[in-house]
Amino acid sequence: MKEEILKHLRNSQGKDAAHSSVYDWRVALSLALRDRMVDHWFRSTRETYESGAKRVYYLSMEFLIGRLVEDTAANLGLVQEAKTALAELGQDYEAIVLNEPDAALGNGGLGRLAACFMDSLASLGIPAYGYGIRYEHGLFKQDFVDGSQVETAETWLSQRNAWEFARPEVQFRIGFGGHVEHHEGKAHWHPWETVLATAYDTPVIGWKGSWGNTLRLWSAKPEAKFDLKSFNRGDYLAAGRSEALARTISRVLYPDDTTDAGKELRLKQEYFFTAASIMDLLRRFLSDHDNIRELPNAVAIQLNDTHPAIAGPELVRLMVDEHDVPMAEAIGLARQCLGYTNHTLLPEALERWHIGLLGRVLPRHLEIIRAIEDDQQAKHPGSPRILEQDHVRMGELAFIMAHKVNGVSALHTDLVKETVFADLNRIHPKRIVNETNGITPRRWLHTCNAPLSELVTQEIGEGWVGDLEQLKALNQKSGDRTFLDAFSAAKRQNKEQLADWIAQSCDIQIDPAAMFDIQIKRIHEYKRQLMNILETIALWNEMHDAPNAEWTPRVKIFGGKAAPGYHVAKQIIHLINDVARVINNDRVTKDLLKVVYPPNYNVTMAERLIPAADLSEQISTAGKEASGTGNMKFALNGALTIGTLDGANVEIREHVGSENFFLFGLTAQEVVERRHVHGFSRAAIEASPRLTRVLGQIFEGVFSPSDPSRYHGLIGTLYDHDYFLVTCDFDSYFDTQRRVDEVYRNPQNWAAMALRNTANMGWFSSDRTIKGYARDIWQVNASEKVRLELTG
Ligand code: 475
Repeated sequence: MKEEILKHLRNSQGKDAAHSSVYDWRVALSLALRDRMVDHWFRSTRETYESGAKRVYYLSMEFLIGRLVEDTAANLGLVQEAKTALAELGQDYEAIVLNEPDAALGNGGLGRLAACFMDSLASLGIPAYGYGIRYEHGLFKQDFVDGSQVETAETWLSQRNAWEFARPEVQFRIGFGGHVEHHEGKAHWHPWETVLATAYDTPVIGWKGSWGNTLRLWSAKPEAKFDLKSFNRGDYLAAGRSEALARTISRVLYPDDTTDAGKELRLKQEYFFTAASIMDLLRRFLSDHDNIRELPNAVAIQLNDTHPAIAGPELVRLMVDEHDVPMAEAIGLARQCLGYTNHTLLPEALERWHIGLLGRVLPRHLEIIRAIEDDQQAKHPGSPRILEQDHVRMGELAFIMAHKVNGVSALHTDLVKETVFADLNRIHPKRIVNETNGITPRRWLHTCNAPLSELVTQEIGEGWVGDLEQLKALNQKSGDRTFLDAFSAAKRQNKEQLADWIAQSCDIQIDPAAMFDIQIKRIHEYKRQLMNILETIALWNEMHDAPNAEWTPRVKIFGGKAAPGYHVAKQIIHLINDVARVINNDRVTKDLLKVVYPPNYNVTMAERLIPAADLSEQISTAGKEASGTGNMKFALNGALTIGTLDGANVEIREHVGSENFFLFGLTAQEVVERRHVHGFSRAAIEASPRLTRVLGQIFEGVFSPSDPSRYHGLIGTLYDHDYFLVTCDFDSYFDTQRRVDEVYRNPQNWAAMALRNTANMGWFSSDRTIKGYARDIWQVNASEKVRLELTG
């Protein structure tokens, strides 16, 4: 390893050891690790090729992968070797790990799920490709200026990306606009502009290196030949067109989580990566098949939400226009290949494209969408329409073009059946299935939490990393004082590390003995960070009034970004920062309560915070959080959850036991009913002196003395349009928090409850989720050989 690192330092970085920076060392280490991936990778590709096994294609606008050094080294079993090699070279492994940029090619849950799935597909030995966009700028960097969020461009690609292999030879021409000619029953699309999609491959090696898949990300390049022709003709505008489009198309990730941007460039991004991926997989298929009708036996294509839903029409277009398959048959074949995952019921997230826009950007696809609509109406008269008024509804398109549609938790899947797709579900009663989300235990316990991971391995061996249900054996330890002490000591160690980091990065001193209460996720009204900060103020009031009463000291930690155009979410951020400033400066409560909000929450920060959490905040309005996956990461790392009956919280509570979970709040059904009660929020506020006081303080400017009216709008909304029922759940949330305080005061009991969480979270491994997709949707098998290696 030492030789390999030095070799890359010299030959790849062009540096000698004496003049190398931590960046050079990091790139050299990454390249040395990448070298070790290649054999596993080739072996897997060869095996798939020889066996002719069915391949899975996971199409996603987002892959929120984060840093890769530690995960790669861990999966290859090279952590110790790397550490030793670097130590002998006088370098610090930890410092090198910290040098890596966090690849934020995603917004939140949907993108991180795709990254966890890539790890599980490889760990299970399922032949698969992830397809996405190689954004030049990932999710924006967040700073706070006087407590307000300020965004700046993220620049992970301004340095060398050591993990990827550029594939300039893999190129597809992607067309936009123009017109369609029909003659002799054939359609010919003449695009008005084209760009080239070129591939960059990142190998993804599973646990123990048993299998390797590819994450193929597309980058847009101008079409040089075409340019020259136009240029020589004197058509300079046309010559520049491909260049201008190519410059923008893979430039930046849309920062809107669970909202549809509705922008033309977004549609172009979606078509760009989807078309390149479909062309690529067809090319691979046709290299060893000569009958396109065999396609469904060879490929399973999963659509991560509707963002790649144009895959249906694109596949049909290629079959009809280039392979002479009749339209109706092409639609049927495409459907057999496609699966669609729904990630949210929020109406603002459901993609709809104006017919005029779609017809202008993708004229042939609009014709095909009309043909799909006709086919559906002919077979199922009265079926919900894809084209409604002047819009194309991508949810309906994805549903109709998929043979399976899945929700991401049991509750969410029920709601999908009862609400957005109720009518389609009646027509196609077997199409909707549930695949409850999961998380990869490699990153979310094994690598991010060394103290707990080592303790668990000491106790039950290492098998749990590849087979998380083995954690169940820890249930026997919940009465063993020695083990519980060790379990608490691991948590304590993580909390001390986090306290050091917070002291250093936020200049706030926190006590590792206090309860660490953490809410990290995108800022959204439905996730109710607002309710959390209101409860924080109420608690502070009571502590300040009676500082000598029996209190459980707490540190409230927040993390998360708001979409740049989401005004209310940005106000909530401002309020949290304003409240933090006031509370953290109160001499009376200084040993009882602190509020911390480190800026720029990302995967790397999650890896620091989650292992140190005592309490996990999962407090969304019931019926709104499709699943949540952060909830799983916390519980796996031995935090207790305070949560509503929403998303996967329901299933987590069933697995860890209701006595080890702090439940509060209205149910999804009660939420719907309550909204019909006239004046429900005003009534809830008036019935709660505690909440009335808090809202009064904010309204008067206690937390914004320089601008007392800053939150008048926010407070007004709570009185009159409290759509997310913050006011209705407030008292039950506050009371439950006081129960949490009481339980925390008994450390032995708390530790036993926390252990029950860790021990019973095995089911939430994304390995289990992927096995579900493989069985219910893809009809592919995990390699038996790999399975034996994993669990052995
Ligand atoms: C859910 N993102 C979580 C997670 O299933 C769930 C939408 C439109 C444009 C850009 N991003 C989006 C989402 O819809 C999203 O992240 N949804 C989340 O998917 C994985 O655990 O409850 O909110």
